[in-house]
Amino acid sequence: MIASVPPTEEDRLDELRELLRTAGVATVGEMVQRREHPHPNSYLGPGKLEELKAAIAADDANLVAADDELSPRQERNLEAALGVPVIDRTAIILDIFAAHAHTAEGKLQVELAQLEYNLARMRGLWSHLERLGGGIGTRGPGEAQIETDRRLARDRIAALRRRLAHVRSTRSVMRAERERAHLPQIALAGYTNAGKSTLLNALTGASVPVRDRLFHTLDPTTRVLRAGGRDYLLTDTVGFIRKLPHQLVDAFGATLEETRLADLILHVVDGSAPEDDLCAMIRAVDDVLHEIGAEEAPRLLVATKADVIEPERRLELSHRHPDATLVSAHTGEGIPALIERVAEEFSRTLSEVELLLPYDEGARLAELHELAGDLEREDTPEGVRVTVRLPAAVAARFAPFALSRGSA
Ligand SMILES: Nc1nc2c(ncn2[C@@H]2O[C@H](COP(=O)(O)OP(=O)(O)OP(=O)(O)O)[C@@H](O)[C@H]2O)c(=O)[nH]1
Ligand SMILES: [Mg+2]
Repeated sequence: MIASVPPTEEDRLDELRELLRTAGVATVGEMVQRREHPHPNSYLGPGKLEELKAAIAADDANLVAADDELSPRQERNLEAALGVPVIDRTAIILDIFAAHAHTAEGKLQVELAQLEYNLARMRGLWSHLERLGGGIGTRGPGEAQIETDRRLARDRIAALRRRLAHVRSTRSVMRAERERAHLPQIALAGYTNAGKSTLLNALTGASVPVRDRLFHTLDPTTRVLRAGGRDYLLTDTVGFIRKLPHQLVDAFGATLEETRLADLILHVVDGSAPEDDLCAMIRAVDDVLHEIGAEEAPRLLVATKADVIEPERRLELSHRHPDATLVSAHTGEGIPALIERVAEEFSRTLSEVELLLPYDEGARLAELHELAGDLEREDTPEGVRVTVRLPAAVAARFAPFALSRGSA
């Protein structure tokens, strides 16, 4: 049984249904209440609560899922009033993440997010009990236990943060990062289930697992994309969703860094979704990109699943989203055009730079050859003087070696 109190948006309970399906829960009924704000004590208003109780009995439901993050108080009161367990959207998403995390880093990140979610609930419970206890100076029942639990949770959070820092600083990660530092970086970003991993596979011949379920990919995969005679690194990472739990955004900082630091973001949308859904998903992704500080990065909109789009909808898409590149990762339609657009996007920013590389920076020279192919070089007593055309994003990384024009 699912319940929602949407303040402005149209009903989008199909998404909660999808989340539950991914988590292995079948839905038997749903209920929406329209009100300005969810009820502070019980999420739903008293009348709706009675209705829900009757529906639970009629449909023989054993769980209620709310489409928002519930306050601990709302959750407790709902459970008391309904007599069945109540979970919220955040807990469901956290559960799915926990089930889909494979790497050590992914698992640690999810556990961190779960603990932070639980810690907030303990705090709520604690202040509630404190009030019951009669105010200042009185110790409420169970408070000592909760304090201990909170301390344990905090200790565990600190330990997780340390372990994460350690995992990330392992040699292999550092090497991968160094190797990657000199190639332009492109990140696939988009709503969960939009088709990002399938697109990565189509663009680079990778074999990232793909499935019709939400948050299938959590751990980033990076592959080389060859476009217009140059190499780029293309990364597929975790998908976004409306009301993405902030605990996940915090815990997945390093993973989301892949997106934040990209020189170009391919914003992948499911072109086969109805226009209203499509716009809502684009907005949700824009919001998360903003939240992680990636709003400035250049972006290309890519509408995928062209093979299942009706001709009229194609026309509508081209009117409503004239900048979008339409592709199908299944048939390959539009893929060459997309690769061309990516190359173009970088070549727009090509400019000639003059660099002076000291002789002990030989590796840099090799990098430049890979990046730019042709370059002019001249040996001087201070080092190799190089004239080369680089995309702006890459030129910035060579700034320490830049020579201002005219200097010797
Ligand atoms: N018809 C069609 N289906 C596609 C296309 N691309 C992806 N799909 C399907 O869409 C579903 C999701 O694809 P994924 O590539 O896993 O999507 P994702 O964005 O990586 O999803 P998460 O990792 O779960 O966030 C799968 O069932 C794919 O087979 C396409 O071009 N055409
Ligand atoms: Mg994926």
